[in-house]
Amino acid sequence: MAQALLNPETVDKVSAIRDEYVKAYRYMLLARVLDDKYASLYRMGKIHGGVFLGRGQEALSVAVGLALRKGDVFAPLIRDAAGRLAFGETVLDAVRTYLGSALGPMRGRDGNVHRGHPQAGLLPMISHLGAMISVVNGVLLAHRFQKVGQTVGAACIGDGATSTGAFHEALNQAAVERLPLVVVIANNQYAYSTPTSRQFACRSLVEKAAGYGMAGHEVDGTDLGACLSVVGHAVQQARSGAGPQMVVAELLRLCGHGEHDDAGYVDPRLKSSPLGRDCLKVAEAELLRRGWADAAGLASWRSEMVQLVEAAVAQVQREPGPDPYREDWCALASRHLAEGHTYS
Ligand SMILES: Cc1ncc(C[n+]2csc(CCOP(=O)(O)OP(=O)(O)O)c2C)c(N)n1
Ligand SMILES: [Mg+2]
Repeated sequence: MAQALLNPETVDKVSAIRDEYVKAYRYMLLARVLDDKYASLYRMGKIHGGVFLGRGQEALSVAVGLALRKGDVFAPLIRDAAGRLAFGETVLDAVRTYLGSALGPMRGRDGNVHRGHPQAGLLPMISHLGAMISVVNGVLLAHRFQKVGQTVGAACIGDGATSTGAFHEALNQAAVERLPLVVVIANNQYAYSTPTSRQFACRSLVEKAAGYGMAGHEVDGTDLGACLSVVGHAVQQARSGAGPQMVVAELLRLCGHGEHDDAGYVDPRLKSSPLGRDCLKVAEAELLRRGWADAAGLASWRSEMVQLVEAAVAQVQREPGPDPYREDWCALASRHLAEGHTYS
């Protein structure tokens, strides 16, 4: 073992794993700090509309964002702040959308989570309940027709979405067409207040993969290392032509459906079970255990993220909202906007 550790290739591999883990943790931390800031702005009445957080789902989400690369397509959902950041979304884009800045990607016309950059492969979400999977299929089919090879599309979805017709149709199509789709299901045990026992009757959602004729993978969504490895493998499989992949992660939503919901219906037994572990704390313990960070390092990363988020919020709070007299109200998908129109 000691000899194996001295092998330069092994050392390189260990450093690559450490670098990836640290990078992922830092995005998770940034997402958590950002989510906490939205929650406090919401309570101060500074955000109009809903606030939807991804507490407890950062490990899974970041693994998706990091497994993708330039040219890929990503359809994140309401709990994917970490994945969005890892895929390249800026904190400014996120804050501008939540605060309705005209300088944001949706120009202040669409709130909270309905934001994206289609040109960069980041799809603005339509709905949480399965609508985005077939949009990703469409992009992947377009890539095929245009002979753009080696791209992967990832669609994140919740357990509740697996009960919808949109989910079924999209997965069936992806399997029949052998699309390089990775559908990532965050089984956070509730669809709003509906527990999984009222949503599906199979043992695990991963059993559904076989029915569609696609590969299925299960992962502990509270374990960052496991998420990086399982999601990374699924993306690699899709990229290498193995057809669509389903990843099912088990975890618990550590917040309400939105900030308007106190989640009083969540079973306390789930909270104290392994599913109720906070993936951020689990990752911190792992960083310390492996000697990849110490307490002072963790604290300084946190203050770095807090400063980043506070600076973005302070900047965006000084920006204008949309001006109804100058706004042309044309669809954001219109050609000149898709090609990078700026509000002037
Ligand atoms: C067709 C449709 N029905 C209902 C809703 C309202 N709605 C939004 S999210 C949600 C629950 C989603 O649960 P799940 O898929 O488990 O995702 P989670 O919120 O747990 O991440 C509901 C009922 C909707 N957006 N669209
Ligand atoms: Mg759910």
